[in-house]
Amino acid sequence: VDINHYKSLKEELTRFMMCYKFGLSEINTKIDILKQEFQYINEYNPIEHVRSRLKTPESILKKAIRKKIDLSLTSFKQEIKDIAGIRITCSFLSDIYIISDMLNSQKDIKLIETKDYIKNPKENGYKSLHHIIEIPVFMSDRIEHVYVELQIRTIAMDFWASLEHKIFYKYNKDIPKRLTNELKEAAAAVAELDKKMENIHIEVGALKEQYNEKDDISHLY
Ligand code: 0O2
Repeated sequence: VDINHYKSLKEELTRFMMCYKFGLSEINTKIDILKQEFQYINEYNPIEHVRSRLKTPESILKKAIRKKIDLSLTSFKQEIKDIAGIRITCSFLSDIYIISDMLNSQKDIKLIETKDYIKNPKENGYKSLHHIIEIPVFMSDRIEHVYVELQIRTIAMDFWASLEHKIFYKYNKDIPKRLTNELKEAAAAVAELDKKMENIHIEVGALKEQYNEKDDISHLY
């Protein structure tokens, strides 16, 4: 890559990145509204935490080179769909799909692609629900549509993924077989825990409803 071309491209990229930053703000606001409203209606908070990140210009360029993508902003915009990323961590498995449906039913969000690694976990045990969505960003003189990668998972899945990610990079993508097996076992334990927590959550929900009904009746006397 020609060094001058690389430098000017890097500058252009910094401006280009602004749209993605605004896109992330929009989605973060949407998530915050859902969270507050859900808390108000259901008396519990389905979202444990939300993290968003923008790819750095360097990592966009690296990915473009690695994937043999044309080094132009138009190509980056079309081909690199994880420039903006948001990760939502939920308490319970069912919350993942509730949050996902709530976001995807919003009119300005267009669902481009889904990878459900919960229904179809990866070979290494990785689980998470991934969506690529497209949203409009209203700039001063134009509307830009940007892609955002959305990852939704439980706390337990997130715990597993962050450890696996660390190990993956520590061993430079070549994890020893013993650790691979242990990670798979840990992934099975994660699935078991998520199932157990979901069942308890359902039971508590049913109990809460019973109490509420009793309360309602007692008001009549
Ligand atoms: P980072 O540093 O988190 O951004 P792509 O190569 O992105 O065009 P891909 O890989 O088919 O397309 O997309 P996919 O499968 O939806 O995965 C994208 C992101 O999911 C990854 O981004 C990770 O964040 C996460 N992910 C996917 N597989 C695994 C896994 O096996 N373990 C862990 N810990 N995370 C995973 P990046 O860009 O790889 O990394």
